Amino acid sequence: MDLVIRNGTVATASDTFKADIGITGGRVTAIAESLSGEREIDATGKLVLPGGIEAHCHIAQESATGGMTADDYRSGSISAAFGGNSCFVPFAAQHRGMGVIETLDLYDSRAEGASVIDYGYHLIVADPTEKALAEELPQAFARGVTSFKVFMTYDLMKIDDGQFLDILSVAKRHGALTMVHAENSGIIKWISDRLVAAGHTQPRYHAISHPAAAEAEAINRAITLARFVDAPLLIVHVSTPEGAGLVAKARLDGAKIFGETCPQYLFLTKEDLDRPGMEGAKFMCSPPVRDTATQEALWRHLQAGTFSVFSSDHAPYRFDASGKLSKGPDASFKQIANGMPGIALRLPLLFSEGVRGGRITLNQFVALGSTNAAKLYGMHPQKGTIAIGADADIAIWDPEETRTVTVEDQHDNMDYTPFEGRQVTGWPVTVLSRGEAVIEGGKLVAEPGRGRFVARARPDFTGHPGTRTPELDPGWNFGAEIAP
Ligand code: DUC
Ligand code: ZN
Ligand code: ZN
Repeated sequence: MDLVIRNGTVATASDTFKADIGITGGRVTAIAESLSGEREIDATGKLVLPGGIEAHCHIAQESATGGMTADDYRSGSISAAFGGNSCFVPFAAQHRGMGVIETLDLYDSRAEGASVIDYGYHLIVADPTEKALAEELPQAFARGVTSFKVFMTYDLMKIDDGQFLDILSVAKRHGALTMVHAENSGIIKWISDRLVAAGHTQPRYHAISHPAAAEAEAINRAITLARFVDAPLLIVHVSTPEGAGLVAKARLDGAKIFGETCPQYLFLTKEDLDRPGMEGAKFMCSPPVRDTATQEALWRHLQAGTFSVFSSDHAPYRFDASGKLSKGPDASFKQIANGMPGIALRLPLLFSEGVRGGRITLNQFVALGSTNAAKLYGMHPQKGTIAIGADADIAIWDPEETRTVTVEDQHDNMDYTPFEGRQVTGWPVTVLSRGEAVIEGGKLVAEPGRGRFVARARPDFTGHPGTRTPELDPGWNFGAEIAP
């Protein structure tokens, strides 16, 4: 064996056990009570976990209005690795007028030679032309991009309900997963316009302009559309108990509906948006952070299995004129980029508050941070678990190490962290990707460019039977033509 990780406590999404892990040719080739190899890592007192899979982050991505994220595939992947991730799946954003294949080629050129960990992309579809639907989405799927994200809000990104049904149907036909940013555009615009007209422009009004009702209405509509054509759908960044309840209900009904939430909704509140001056801009994301009762409700949904994935939604815009304050120091909340960094803190925060805090088990932590993403995004069992034949993507954690979060300790290109000053116990100390050390002894030891594109397969929807819409039954007169 090339490498053996000795004496650690191994945990997967289902089991926790003492074992040595043997690695040959970048894959796990032995799991046994005692192994020896050419090289050995002593993991005594440590946890040996599947490397995290960060499945929602914005890297080298420009917004529809042209603002570029502060992180590229080099800094974003390094930061992800320091946070215990061995794979990430940022977005490749199509903007109107761009072809899908042109979009993927662009992101290939951005990722090529830059990433220290393996990567894929979710395709953002903002311009579902006939060509995109008939030719390019199937080509994207064949190329290993097997998840498509759509927006129900933002004038330059949003799709209407008919376009949503088109995309859901194409995705379903090819076995892809659709993801959705679900907020009601009309409600947000209506209330935002009134707030700004009344001079209420500070960051705190961002939360007021994105009420829970806007999320609940859109999630309800998105689920209704997906269930109508019996297509799988993942609701990203769920921020309210109302939204989470809708996801839970649909899952209980057997629909192929999945949910994601993010650290900001568990650890921050709208009080943070009300910090002095423009400081609140650092905490602006969409949907917005809410309140402590919401945090408790979302924890319960994490415990109960409503959420399959827990992602950072790392959307790095610096607190300066290149990012949040590009429209000046007195910009209104409508002019401030939405998003905050957190790619390196997602797993430590969840471990510290979730596992050490007794809210979730270590196995749930592994499922939420890695295994479920691998399954939903078509990478399992190659990634997301520690099993014979799987890529040796492994994070070794010190469950006792306590650190205080500071921006100086981050490895992204940001000038702030919204989690500044927070005490966190449990940190990844070594991260392996395909058996190669990326982080060792708290240091980066891998070269940018070693990360490979992962051509993803069909997502695994086992255990989600789906729902039937009688009017779309192919046995009906018109069903055969219109059945998705
Ligand atoms: N949606 C995201 O997924 N991330 C950042 C901002 C947004 O609207
Ligand atoms: Zn979004
Ligand atoms: Zn996002």
